[in-house]
Order: sequence, then structure tokens, then C-alpha cells
Amino acid sequence: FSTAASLEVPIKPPVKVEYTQLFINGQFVDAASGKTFQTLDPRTAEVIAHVAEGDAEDINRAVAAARKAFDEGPWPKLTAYERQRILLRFADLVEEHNDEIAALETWDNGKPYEQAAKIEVPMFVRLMRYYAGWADKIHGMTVPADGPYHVQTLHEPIGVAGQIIPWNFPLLMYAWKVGPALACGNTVVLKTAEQTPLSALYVTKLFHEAGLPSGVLNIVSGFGPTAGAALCSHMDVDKLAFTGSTETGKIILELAARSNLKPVTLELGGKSPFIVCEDADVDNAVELAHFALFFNQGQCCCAGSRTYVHERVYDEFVEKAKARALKRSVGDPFRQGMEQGPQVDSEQFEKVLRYIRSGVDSGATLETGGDRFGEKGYYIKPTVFSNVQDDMLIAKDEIFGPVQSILQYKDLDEVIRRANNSRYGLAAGVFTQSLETANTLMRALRVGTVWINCFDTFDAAIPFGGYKMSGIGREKGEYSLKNYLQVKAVVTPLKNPAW
Ligand code: TXE
Repeated sequence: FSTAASLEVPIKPPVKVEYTQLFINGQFVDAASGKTFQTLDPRTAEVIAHVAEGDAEDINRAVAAARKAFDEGPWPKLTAYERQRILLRFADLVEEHNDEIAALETWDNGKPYEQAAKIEVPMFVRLMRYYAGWADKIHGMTVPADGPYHVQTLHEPIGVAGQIIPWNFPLLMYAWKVGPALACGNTVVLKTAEQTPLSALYVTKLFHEAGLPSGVLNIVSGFGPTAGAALCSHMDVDKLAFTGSTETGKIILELAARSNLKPVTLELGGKSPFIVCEDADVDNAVELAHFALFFNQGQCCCAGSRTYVHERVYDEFVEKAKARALKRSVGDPFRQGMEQGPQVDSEQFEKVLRYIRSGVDSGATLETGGDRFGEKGYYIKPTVFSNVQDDMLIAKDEIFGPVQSILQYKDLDEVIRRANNSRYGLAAGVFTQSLETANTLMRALRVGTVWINCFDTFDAAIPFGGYKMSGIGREKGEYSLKNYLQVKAVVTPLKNPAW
């Protein structure tokens, strides 16, 4: 790993924090309670800014603004082309401010600046342009019904969407949620994660510079049990979308059911298998499996966190996976060439270290890592376990950190059974040169995404979501629009009835 000494003097982020208030009805405002909370720099645990802390009263204000913008216009009443142009202008503005936005994201979250600047902000722009493209292509159908009737369907926006996002990809989660909701003509109240409130406020200001009318998109920073729960229980919210833990997903579904039965889409945790087949080129498999797990400090819902390796290549794979982890550059995420920064906060940091201890205690072999990196902040050494068994906690639970668990298998039927034996079903990776093996696995795995000889390929058009306890519904792609549209059937007799 890169030297811990380099962490002592953190690089000054090339951006200032300009916006820390809530954004309601087109304006930055303080929380009704006047309260604020601290957002911390995960490199040092020092305060970056004090951010307005929204709670139920602010959610009420935000929902009222979104309701008015939906019921009285202008948003759903604009032509689809006008909405599209605003989304496109917004994408252009974000592109112009790429580097400041990336710096805010890195500062608040700890992810490598190069990743934020070269992958995530450009992907945000791509997603917004993708959804802008849909805005004027949403239409219903004519339906051939029995009898003398003309039958058509209208695809209408649902209304006010409540959206709750996590901290691992604050900007991309914003784009996945806000993009389809607004393209379909809904209005939105978005609650950001308490760990990472800053980038959403910055881009929402740009959205209004691009011409977004007041009240259409409202941002409430704050905590889950207060602001988040109030949004989920609100009787005037017509739809919920959530990304986060499976535990919180259950609470959200319950709050929706107990209030007004609003429909809910959930994108939850995972424990994705990455299957290295016996014919695999080991060097390439090691590199891809490493990326599949360690990307974004291991804080990905779809991380390839159960690395199943065929017994024929197992020993070689373990040795090379360890060598690759030892080479991973860990350090200040603003430094060039860093592959890994700190975990997002002390809670996640402690959680990952607890799982590492549990791996050791349950008898897995700690090949490398296993401890914090440096003295300050939330850095963790890239960690590799071999000899992991399916019943160990590190093979069952979502660790959400830089901890690779390698398991051995003998044949395809066995690995299919073991890979599917999970409460999760978000994604899977398959590494093989055999088309037949790829096709067998692709059909047998009960997951929402199968990446064959690739991983984390996230195009705007590719749907994403989970089987089983990894979620309900799909985001991105055409499938995501369904979450934000109602279907109205309209039946008209062909002639005026005789009465
Ligand atoms: O998640 P929470 P946390 C997993 C990952 C991680 C674990 C815990 O394993 O270690 O979850 O992370 C809001 N009503 N993922 O505690 O609680 C909260 O404010 C309404 C996987 O951060 O699910 C935040 O905005 N909202 C994941 C959001 O939910 C509530 C990404 C996520 O927080 C709420 C993040 C409540 N009662 C964590 N309680 C993924 N799928 O990518 C919390 N929130």
C-alpha cells in the first residue's frame, strides 16, 4: 500500500462548500427547527460543513411545494419537449462544472477524485441526457377490445415522488432517481444521506439555473428516522423510491403500507457471487475479481463479495489475488493514482473491521490486510481471506468494505447451488472462456444482473435491480419509467349510444 505517512497532511480540496441549506420550492432555506448537523471529511474525521437538518416539518414544506408544482403546474403541464430541454441544459451545466462537483463528492465521500471526475460526474451527465431523451417518447397504446369501442391507454405521471438515497454514490443515485421521475413529469422530494449531503445541493442549484421551475425538485438533507420516515409516511406522497440497506427497505415498505399504500421501488443490499471457472485465464480473472470487490472501497451494493474459484486454479488465484491486493494504492483520494480512499464514516469503518475479526475468528485464512491503514480517518487495508466457507458470516452478510472472500468449488452444479443459496440476488460475475458455461450460468443464477467476463458495466440503458431481498423493481433503462407512470385506460364507444 502507499505509505501511511502521506495521509498526515491531507490535500486541500479544490472547491469551496457553497450550499448547506435545504432546497425547498426553488430556494435555499434553513431547517424549520434551525438545527444543523456536521458532515465530516472521511480522510480526517474533521468537519467539512454544518448542514441544515431537515425533519418532519421540512418534509411537509417540501411535499407541499412538490404537490403544488404537480397539481397546479407548471411541470406536468409543460410540453414533453420543454421538459426535455431543461434536462439537457442541466446536463450541459453539470458537464461545465465537472471538476468542482467531483471534488465535493470526493471530499464528502472519500472516493478517489479521478473516479469521481472521470467516471461518476460524466456518467451523471450521460444519465440525464438519456432520460431527457425519453421525455418526449412516452406514450400509451390503442388496444383492440371486443365490441364497438375505441380503447386507448394514457401514460401519466404518478404525482409526487419521495426518494431516499444512500452515501456510496450520492450523485449517481440522484441521477437514477431524479432522472426518470422528472422525465415522466412527476415532481420530487429527495432526501440525501446524512453522510453525503453536499453534491446534491450543488447540482440542484444548477438545475434551477437550467430553468427547472420552483417546487419541482426539493432536496431535504437529514436523517432517516426523522426526515426519511416522515417522507415515507406522508399522505401526499404518491410513490417512493429507495436505495439502501435491506433492513431499512423493510421499514420503508411498512411505512408506505401503513400510510397511503404508495408503491415502492427498493434497491437493497447484495452478496454477489463472482464465479471463476476452471478454464479461466487466472491473471485476468484475478484483476477483474479484484475490481469487482474493491471498487469504491468495496462500498457497492453489487460488489462481487463471494469469489468462487474452481479448485483447479484455486491456489494460483489466491496467491495472485493477495499480490494484487498488496499492490493496491491506498491513500488521500485527492492524490493522483490512488485506487482507494477511506470508508465513508466511523460507523462503516467499525462495521468492516468487525467483519474482518469475525472472518479470523471463524477460521478463514487472512492472506493480507485485516487492519486500519494509517492513524487518522477511515482507511482500511485491502483485505483478502481464503478458505472461506459458505456458513461463515463473511460469506453471508454484506460487509460493504475492501474485504475479498475467496471460496473453493469443484463443479458447475455445486457452484450454482451455492451461489443461489443467499437471501440476496442482486448481481453475479462469471469468468470463463466457454460459451456453454457462460450460458448455463447466465440462466441458472437468480440475480438481477449477470456480468460475463466483465463487471460493473453500468450503462444508462441497462436495467438494474434485485431478485429476492435485494429489492423490488428496476432502475435505469426503459424499465425504470414504469415506476413513475400510471396507466389510464380510456374507453369510447365508436358511435353515440342510442339513449
Ligand atoms: O444504510 P441505510 P446505512 C448497506 C451496507 C451498509 C448498510 C448500512 O451494507 O453497510 O447498508 O448503511 C435513510 N426511514 N447499504 O446505515 O440505513 C438514510 O438516512 C427512512 C447498501 O447508511 O439503509 C439514508 O438516506 N429512511 C446500499 C438511506 O436510508 C431511512 C447503500 C440509507 O441508509 C430510515 C448504503 C428510515 N427509518 C448502504 N433509516 C446499497 N444498496 O447500495 C435510514 N434511512
